[in-house]
Amino acid sequence: MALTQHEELNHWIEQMAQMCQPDEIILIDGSEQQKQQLTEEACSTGELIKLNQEKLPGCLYHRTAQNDVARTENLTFICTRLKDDAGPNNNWMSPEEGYRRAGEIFQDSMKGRTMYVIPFSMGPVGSPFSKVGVELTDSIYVVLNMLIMTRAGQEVLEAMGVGGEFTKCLHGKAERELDKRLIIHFPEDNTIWSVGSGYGGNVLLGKKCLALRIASFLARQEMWLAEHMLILGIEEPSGRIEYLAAAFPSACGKTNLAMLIPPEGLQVKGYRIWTVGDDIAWMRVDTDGKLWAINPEKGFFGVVPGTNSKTNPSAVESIKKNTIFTNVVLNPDGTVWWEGCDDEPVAEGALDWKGNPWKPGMKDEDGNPIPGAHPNSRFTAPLEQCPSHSFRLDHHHGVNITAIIFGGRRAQLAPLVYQAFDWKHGVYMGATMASERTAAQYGKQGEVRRDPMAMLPFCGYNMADYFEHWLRMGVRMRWQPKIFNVNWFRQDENGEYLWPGFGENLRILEWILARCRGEVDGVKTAIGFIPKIDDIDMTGLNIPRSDMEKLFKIDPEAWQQEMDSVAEFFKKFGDRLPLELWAQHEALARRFGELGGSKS
Ligand code: GTP
Ligand code: SPV
Ligand code: MN
Repeated sequence: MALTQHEELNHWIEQMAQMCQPDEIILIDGSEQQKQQLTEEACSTGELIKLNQEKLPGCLYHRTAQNDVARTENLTFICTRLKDDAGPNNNWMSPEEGYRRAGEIFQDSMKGRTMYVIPFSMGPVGSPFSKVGVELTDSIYVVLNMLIMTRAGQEVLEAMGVGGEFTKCLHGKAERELDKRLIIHFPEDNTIWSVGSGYGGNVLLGKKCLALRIASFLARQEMWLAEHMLILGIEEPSGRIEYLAAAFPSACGKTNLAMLIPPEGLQVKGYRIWTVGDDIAWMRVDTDGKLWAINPEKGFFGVVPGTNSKTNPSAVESIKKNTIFTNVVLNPDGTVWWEGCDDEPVAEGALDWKGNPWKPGMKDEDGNPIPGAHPNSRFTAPLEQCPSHSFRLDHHHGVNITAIIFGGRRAQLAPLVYQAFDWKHGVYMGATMASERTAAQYGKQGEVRRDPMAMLPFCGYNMADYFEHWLRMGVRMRWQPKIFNVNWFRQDENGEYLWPGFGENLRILEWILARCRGEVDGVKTAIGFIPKIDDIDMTGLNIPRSDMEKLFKIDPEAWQQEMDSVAEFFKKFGDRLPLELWAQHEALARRFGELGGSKS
């Protein structure tokens, strides 16, 4: 009997099963009963471990393979007919080669296994803002994660009807060897194939693969934006809520900012924070000429280490139940531990993320501490468990965006906050972003790399066209959000962070909103408007004036080097790069000539 009423879907499932040869095919219906059944099965094989159900109800534990702990950008490809359409920002293969190479690894890879069929919706089911996907996978871990991260099951199938469009997502664990791992996108076929991995961003195909790489490709054709951005609302006691969207590269603070708790010194102001999303924003110009955003996900796939009740109390609250912990320390009583959590590590009997006996203070041969949790260990938790979750999560056209914020991890150079002069300058600001590499990607940690709009690993087409698309989107809006850049990570001469970050970042968001309303003047510099230091509310926060000055210092020589690096980056795109960006580049150089840097 046919699995669904959707003929094209049935046909595709059949074809994929022909290739992968699973013993069985099971449709995921989204029911609690089926979820329990799958959980039991995964626990019986050791794929998952049930955590202490009294202390952590509904929580599960998982370890990935040791070679499979972060996204593998070097094994991620965009397969377009023309190489130039993927651009210098992507690894490219022809679609034929992509299907052939991955096909060889998929061949017979599900023998003795079950193929699960997960119909899922990114965005509220049935909303015109949303996109549907179907993921085929042989991993129960993936199924259980997708049930938290997306709206999945029978209701999506019903919304698809007999012929609705969907992204074809195929995932197989195969052997999880690096030379047999490929994460491949076929934007022209609305198809994703991922094989040989079991790690989050590589295998939860609704997330980076669909909601960013494929969606960014579709968004350009359909005139909207698919971005690596958090969305949060700030409500004042008057009831006015303003929403901000912010793009920071992986592991640079999106989840933390999205769940911000006002610092004590600002609490008299009575703000309330609403978390709409922590990783991805889909944004459209609506009939009112404003930009509106939805979060297409419904869960968090967040960085664990450093999460505690001081840095992020809302995250701590969100992960107390119904959460999947991946690659953290497993305590003998079935609870979990990680570096930078609230509790002391247990002295005996714990296992580290690799499954080895682990004790605090253990060192490797070189005398370096052995971390118990992997630096990119993750929690998967339902968004609705976050105390600040927005009441507009299921609203079909989301929330109106007042400001767009770009940011990265820069020990030097970038000031705490600065504002673009206008939309075009803001696009230049986003296009020239750079950040130090973190544990969320393979590669040399700490190295500065250019990461435009935090989308370098996620833009599913030539980034020159993406910049053009951003410029065109600005023209379409009657009310353009104001654009800002922030850097929470600037360091002093001793390598200490100058800014305390986390909840204190609200002080900067306040300035941003005041600028959007035209309530406060900025200081014009070559790179944009910066605040007068006295315009930042520092009540209850003791930072020496000299440090505040360092945070806003603009060093013309360092910026000259930065501009050289930007020019080098732009040149990679040849004459496909919009001329407007070169014009902005020259204008910046001119302004440095006129205004110089800032003293202090
Ligand atoms: P992805 O899920 O990979 O996209 O990451 P993310 O952008 O959501 O980053 P997340 O909020 O998980 O933060 C990553 C790391 O940055 C954590 O170790 C945080 O403790 C740290 N961090 C977050 N916000 C701040 C901040 O304002 N200041 C400082 N110094 N560190 C921060
Ligand atoms: C990121 O790396 O930006 C993440 C984690 O959000 S993953 O889903 O693995 O891409
Ligand atoms: Mn992310």
